[in-house]
Amino acid sequence: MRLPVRAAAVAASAMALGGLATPALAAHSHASATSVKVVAVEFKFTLTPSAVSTPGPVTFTLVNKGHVAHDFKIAGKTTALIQPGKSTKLTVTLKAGKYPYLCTVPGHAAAGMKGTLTVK
Ligand SMILES: [Cu+2]
Repeated sequence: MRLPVRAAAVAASAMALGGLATPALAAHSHASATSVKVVAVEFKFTLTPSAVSTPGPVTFTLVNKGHVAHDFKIAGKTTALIQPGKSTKLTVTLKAGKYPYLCTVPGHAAAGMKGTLTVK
């Protein structure tokens, strides 16, 4: 008898807390990182999705499908230089706006490994 009552009280207070916490959580629910896959080849990047719809943390997964090493730089951060067939991740926090990105290997951006990511 006592246990169910206590369980109900705990559940009720948990619900009350949940009710209070929900608006704050909802406001930040999009803080869970957006994922963008970045495929690198010679000499271009393909981003999927090609734009980000929610400001906040964005985790870029760089996949090198080319034949030479590449990296990916955006918003002042750069991934490790990765070899063909390898991948790496980079998380940056982005506000709404436009963010140029590029490969920092000399000559690669000029050859086409660059673009602009829009965060709406
Ligand atoms: Cu490159």
